Amino acid sequence: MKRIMITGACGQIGTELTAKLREIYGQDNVLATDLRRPEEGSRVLEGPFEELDVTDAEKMDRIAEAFKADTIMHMAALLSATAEKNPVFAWNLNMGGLLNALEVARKHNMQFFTPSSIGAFGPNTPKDDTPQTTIQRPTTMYGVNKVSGELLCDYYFHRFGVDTRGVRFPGLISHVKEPGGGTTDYAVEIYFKAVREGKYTSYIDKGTFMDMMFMDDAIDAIIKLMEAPADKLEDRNAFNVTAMSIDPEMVAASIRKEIPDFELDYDVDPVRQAIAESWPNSIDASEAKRQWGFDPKFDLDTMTKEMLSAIREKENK
Ligand code: VAH
Repeated sequence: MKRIMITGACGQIGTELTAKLREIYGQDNVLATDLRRPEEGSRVLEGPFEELDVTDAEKMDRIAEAFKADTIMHMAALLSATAEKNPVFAWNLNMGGLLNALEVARKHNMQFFTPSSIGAFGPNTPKDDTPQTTIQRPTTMYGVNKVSGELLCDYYFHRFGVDTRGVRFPGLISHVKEPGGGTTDYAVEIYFKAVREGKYTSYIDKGTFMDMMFMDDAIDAIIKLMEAPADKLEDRNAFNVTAMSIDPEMVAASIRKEIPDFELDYDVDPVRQAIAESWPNSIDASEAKRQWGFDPKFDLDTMTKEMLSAIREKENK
């Protein structure tokens, strides 16, 4: 029986990952952990929960042993824009937390997952149809963390035989838990503002293409990768996964199919614009499709429909 421990379980991915894994493997077989206990009523509290600062190696090890976890999904990390504001803190949290989680997986013979990101690519990476194996010289602390993390996870696989697995996520779009501190967050905010105010001012400029994916497809990708037979995997970590390459104008056009008078204007944030411009326009996910059957279901318009109807329901609109 799978016994899964999740770090960062209250985050944008962690919230929905926890719910889905409990649905599949049983409420009591998924231990959610995060820095702070969420508010009463949070779905994360519908199963086991522990407060955990991922830089506390001793507590992480103690919790994993007590829960008899056989899998750890390490989701706790600072995202790109926040990491640029606090680069040393970001290094300590992102890399210290990851090393602690890998050590727990090694000591307790656990299967291991952590996400990388398109942020692991940099300005001299091929911009279009970016291959999975290519130049990686990111110019952000987040990107340095992600490349280092990919290499560290590969090391733990080759050196210690830890069953490490990971994907490079694009921007993830969800309505359950809004993201915080990311560069791609505009593509989530735009939907909430469209429902609440009928307009949005984007901090990312028109014509700035980035890969994106609806959260349901991201959660399905994690589960599909973790359940794939190990002998099918020619690569371990850092599988490119994506569902679409879009810019703010495309999102607005899709929203206008549901909200005809939606208005979009721009007030570009130079810091997050520079981060976005250092990332690919579009990445190639063919290796994930070939090696473990990655198969996203949502395109821009189906994602827009899903986002707007779910947000309207939340906002009683
Ligand atoms: C960020 N949402 O913007 C994250 C993600 C590809 C972007 O890594 O930092």
